[in-house]
Amino acid sequence: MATSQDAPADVSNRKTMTPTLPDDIHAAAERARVLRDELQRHNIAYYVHDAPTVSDAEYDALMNELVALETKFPELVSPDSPTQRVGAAPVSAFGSITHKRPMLSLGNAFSDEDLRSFDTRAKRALGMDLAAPVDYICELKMDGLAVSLTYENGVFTQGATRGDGTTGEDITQNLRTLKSLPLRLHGDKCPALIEIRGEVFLTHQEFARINAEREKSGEPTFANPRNAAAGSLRQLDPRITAGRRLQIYLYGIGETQGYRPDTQAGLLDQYRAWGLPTNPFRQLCANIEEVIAFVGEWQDKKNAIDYDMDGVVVKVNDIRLQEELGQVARAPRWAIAYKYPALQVQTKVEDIVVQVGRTGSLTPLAWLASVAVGGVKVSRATLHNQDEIERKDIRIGDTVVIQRAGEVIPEVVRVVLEARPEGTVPYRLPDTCPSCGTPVVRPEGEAVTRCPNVAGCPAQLQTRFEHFVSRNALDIAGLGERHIAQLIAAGLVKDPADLFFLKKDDLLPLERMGDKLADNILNAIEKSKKTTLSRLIFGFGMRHVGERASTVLARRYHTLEKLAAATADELEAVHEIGRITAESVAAFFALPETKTMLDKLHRAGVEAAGDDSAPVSDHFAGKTFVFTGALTQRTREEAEALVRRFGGRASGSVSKQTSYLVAGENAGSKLTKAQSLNVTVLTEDEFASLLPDSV
Ligand code: 9MJ
Repeated sequence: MATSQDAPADVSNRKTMTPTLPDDIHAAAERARVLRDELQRHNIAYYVHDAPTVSDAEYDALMNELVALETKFPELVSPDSPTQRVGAAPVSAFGSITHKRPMLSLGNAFSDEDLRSFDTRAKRALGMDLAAPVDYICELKMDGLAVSLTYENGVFTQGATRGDGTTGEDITQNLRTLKSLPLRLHGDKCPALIEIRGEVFLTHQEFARINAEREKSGEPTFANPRNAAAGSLRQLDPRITAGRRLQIYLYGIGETQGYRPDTQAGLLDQYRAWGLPTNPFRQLCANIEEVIAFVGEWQDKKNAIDYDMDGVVVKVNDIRLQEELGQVARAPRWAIAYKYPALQVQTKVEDIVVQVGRTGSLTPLAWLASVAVGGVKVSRATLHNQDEIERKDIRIGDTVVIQRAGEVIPEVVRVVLEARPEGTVPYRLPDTCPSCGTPVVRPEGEAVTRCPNVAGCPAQLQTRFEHFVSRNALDIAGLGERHIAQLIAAGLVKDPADLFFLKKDDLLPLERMGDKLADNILNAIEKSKKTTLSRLIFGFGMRHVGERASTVLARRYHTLEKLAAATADELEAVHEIGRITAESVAAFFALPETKTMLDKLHRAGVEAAGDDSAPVSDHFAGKTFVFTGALTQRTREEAEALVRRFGGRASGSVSKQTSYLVAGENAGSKLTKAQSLNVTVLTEDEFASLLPDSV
């Protein structure tokens, strides 16, 4: 289920093969109800119970059928339909929402003693015998963003950030895009109203994916998963949020009408029953010593989970006792957050070095005296930008505290001012590009400083070439960083298209070049002329255009000429392409240098006409085909390529997941198996009739 469910949820444009749709609205309404119910059950099995009940293909087929029904009968579309996750228009600012009950913050505990004192305080407040035990529940403390969700009569109606605890921002449309969040609570025991609190966070894997993509498209990277989650959730365009695989776990309750839990454990069980994801790692403890044991256990275990947790939240389990305990200031007296110490060490900033990226961004890096942080050797830390440096006043020669949270690149937490040597000066990014000497610019309101010498800056050219030849772009193996630097320095290449005119005599004089390597590189260059359009687009390294956007653009435009002719408005109308990306693409193709490069690519015979690896439509989405026997109209490979081209899957073996078996002459065991599994068997002609008219 991972692939299809992780894909952006807007499926409204899908053209699909669906079973015959009912003609009358009553039958359609009933079918839509059944489909929504089934989709929700599969979603809960996947996200809440971690036990998928269907394949991607089956899930997609159900979703496609629902989309088709809602397209035919638009009056059946309801806001809680699973087809309606993405689709809201971007907003210019978030509205504000006042929480019906304030969102509390938690007091902290840093030691076993702090936990025992919390236990004692609670018992005193309850007038209990200090030797009597209290039931606690331990929950992992996710390091994300607290949110509040409102469900009215089971339907998700509003979502807000915590804000100052009283008033938060209205991020309803962004929260709707979270695949694991039910738009309607499961079952029929839904309260008239409930505010449900939880934490939105990103896994390390997704954090790394987002940052890698941003790096490739020349955008500044996020410092840690928490910032990335915050940045993703506070997007004005919900389509961007939809592209980030945000996770959510629910753990708390605010205002409620028509439901009252007895215990915190019971609340979490009820949440699961409603189809709300909860963290599976929780434990009921019969006394504070068991809590302390749980906290100790997770000291090591916390490094093995794929998201940041910075502690354990300890809560009195009995809700009546919670109510009796109440709150002081903004923190409940019935809960406390045990915080693990962050892995922090001190080291010295030996130098600050500025890197110039592919799109000209200047990124300051601290070169540190090498130290081990939590077993990992660290000698560099990113300082992000000038504002960050000023905020922390980081200077060359300073002793700094650095910290590594989870898998993240270390960050400088603060300067140890007492250890600052005499004569240090505040650090300022240079006024001119360290590579080409051009005065740098910093646009109003942006944190990034850039070298504007797009065409001539050697550092930009270098990284742009490295990107162009990289594996996911043109994949020209053998041409290393040093070779590129020499080719640029010798003036042999000015833009990536010049690579296609290199001769062996140009390569042979380079350092670290031999006869064989030169041949291999020339072969790789020749081979890369038959690249796919998406790789070529990606290879250009336009700002904000990563692999995903490149694929989307290639599927939409099919040729470079058509893409180059598109206006920013047309580009923005492409599903998944936002305004910023559209403007970046249009600006790139409007540059005279780009026109020169495109001419050269054309003369060199670079053909990037289409992407056979990338589907051009979703015509066969959710369908799996198996071909068997002797085909007469096209080879098996061609038939399979057609299926993939139109969004379907081609498989070599028949199973329950197979949608169609296409049987040629002398079909053997696959036909028998298909018949026994009730898989639809098609002749070659019947298969041909399913293909879109354009074939
Ligand atoms: C987190 N961050 O995981 C609470 N939290 O309860 C859990 N936060 C909380 N509970 C009351 N698991 C206020 C905050």
